[in-house]
Amino acid sequence: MSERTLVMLKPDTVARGLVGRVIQRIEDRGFRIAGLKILRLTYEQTFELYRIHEKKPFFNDLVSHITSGAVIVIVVEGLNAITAMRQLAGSTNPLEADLGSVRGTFGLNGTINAIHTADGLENAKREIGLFFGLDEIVKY
Ligand code: 3AN
Repeated sequence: MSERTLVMLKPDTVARGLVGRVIQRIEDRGFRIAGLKILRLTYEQTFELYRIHEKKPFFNDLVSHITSGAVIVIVVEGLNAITAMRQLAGSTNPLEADLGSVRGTFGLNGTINAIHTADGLENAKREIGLFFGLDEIVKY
């Protein structure tokens, strides 16, 4: 089933000049880019994105990394995009991620791990809505 998901290239990916290489992997996997923006997230936007993790011990480090520089938010579209993008991203901890995954290749640690991808249908819809209006998503 064709799905849309929200992918974010984290500040480490932008700062290290890896944007093109990570997007290449997304396109190589057969997905289309239906929306794309470069943004500097505020604390409030970051909190909204990650609000389910508010009580977690890593929350402060997470917010501080995500607000440290520019990010790229992307609406990724294609067959089983939500599950397939999770697989392409790899495990949260790059040491546990498959070597062929984005995090296994580019991740530095559990916080500085290159990419975010929505973890299910509801969150994909919610997260796309945080960054994109309906008129900002291309229909193929
Ligand atoms: P994922 O992005 O792999 O779905 P989540 O949703 O559990 O991971 O966590 C959201 C983000 O919080 C992760 N991308 C990562 O940056 C950070 N995070 C999660 N677990 C840890 C951890 N144990 N240590 C440090 N940061 C973490």
